[in-house]
Amino acid sequence: MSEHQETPNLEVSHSGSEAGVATAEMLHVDRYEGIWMRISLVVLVIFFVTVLVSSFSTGFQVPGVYQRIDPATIHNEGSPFANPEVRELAPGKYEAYIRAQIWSFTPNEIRIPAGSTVTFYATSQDVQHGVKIANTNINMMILPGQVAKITTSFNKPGTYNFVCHEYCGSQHHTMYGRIIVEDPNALEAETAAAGPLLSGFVH
Ligand SMILES: [Cu+2]
Repeated sequence: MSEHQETPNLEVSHSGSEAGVATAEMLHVDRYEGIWMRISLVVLVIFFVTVLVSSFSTGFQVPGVYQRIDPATIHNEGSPFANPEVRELAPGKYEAYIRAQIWSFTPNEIRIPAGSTVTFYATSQDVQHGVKIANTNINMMILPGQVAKITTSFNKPGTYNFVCHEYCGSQHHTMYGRIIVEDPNALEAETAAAGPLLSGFVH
């Protein structure tokens, strides 16, 4: 009786482990399942490469807290946010200070020549704001008490509008400005075209 009981038990466990080995050796994956698994892997690789490329070649960066600032002191003399503006540090290299307040940006218009690299410093004097500059990689939060810093290059002439993208009160939609990237060649061409015209008047 006991022999009789043992035998089937052994058989079951034996055949069970055999089946386990067989499954591991010949794992059956449906053809379409296999195709989709490969597609998923390819998509993951594409995403990974995209992140790498955007990080190292297109200037992708995460805006961080450059420094802390007391919002009560930003209008003090000597504060770069008292009269924020764009300054040329070297040919083609600029820094731009932007102060956000309800409900405007100061300055709300910045002019730079094409090919410039601009480092933006921005802070808020009251509540939470944000700035998104169209057609650039700039999209940052502007928080009272913090200075956000981000750098970008403007190679293509044109007008780059920017808006506040954090709801900051009833007139939030009026918070916008623009960056005008001037084409140095067009300016030169205009001056050249104006030259003969002027001399024509003189003659
Ligand atoms: Cu705002």
